[in-house]
Amino acid sequence: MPPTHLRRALAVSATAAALTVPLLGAAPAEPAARVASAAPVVPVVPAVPVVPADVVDDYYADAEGLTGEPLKQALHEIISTDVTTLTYSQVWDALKVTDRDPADPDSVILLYTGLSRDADANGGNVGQWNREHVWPQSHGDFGTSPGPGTDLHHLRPSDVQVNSDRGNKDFDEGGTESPRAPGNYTDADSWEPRDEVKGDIARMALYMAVRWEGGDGFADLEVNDSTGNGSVPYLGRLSTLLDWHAQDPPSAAEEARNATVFEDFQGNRNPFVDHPEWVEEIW
Ligand SMILES: [Ca+2]
Ligand SMILES: [Ca+2]
Repeated sequence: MPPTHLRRALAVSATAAALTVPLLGAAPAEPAARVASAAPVVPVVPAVPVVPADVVDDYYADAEGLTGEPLKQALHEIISTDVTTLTYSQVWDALKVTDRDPADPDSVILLYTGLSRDADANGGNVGQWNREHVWPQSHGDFGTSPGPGTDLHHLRPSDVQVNSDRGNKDFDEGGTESPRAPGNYTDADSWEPRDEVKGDIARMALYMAVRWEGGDGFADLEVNDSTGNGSVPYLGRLSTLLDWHAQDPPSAAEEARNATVFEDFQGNRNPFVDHPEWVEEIW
């Protein structure tokens, strides 16, 4: 039996092979047999914009060694300095880049369904995609003027109807499965996204709580442990978000998106994608 890490690598290769080989009606071989017989496969990794590690280290230099509230304050300063703020109409074009389908450059990946949709099918009608505010506009009443409402770090393409189904609900586990977005669950006061984006959503919410601290014409956004927050500038449920952050660590695709927002659009980064360990230093 190979060492654990090698078995994992082989399993990944087998999965990649399974995804690229069309199934022609025959039942797929047992995974073990596939591992034994398959030629080595290089996993397909999305192209990641190159941001050298020393550039990222320099970016966070002022946060080095800090914990708790001082860390949060230092990160706020860092991610609020030299930021380019987009207009709401510019967000359309930005999302076509930041959320481009790696398998089809003319499409975007929708946040809750994970499906690919024509990038030009943006709008407000059934069958189109629109700009989902992961931190709902009503939680702080920031609208869509340049600021929190146009911050790409929490804006994602979503199917128009699924966006409406999520509404301004807080995040938490439970409910019934969404018929339009299988893998997502909802009840009267919360929305549970599919597993693949649970951590992404947690890190988006935590970023927003640090980026927006009041004193700039917008509310001080904060995470709390409630659902049903409505129009107060809070988003929950924090304990669930922390679980999701731990369950679903940053992926290569999430890191690539962070780099694209930094390099091509806003000039700032999500610290919790770069340093997942900082979440428990603050919360
Ligand atoms: Ca993820
Ligand atoms: Ca805040």
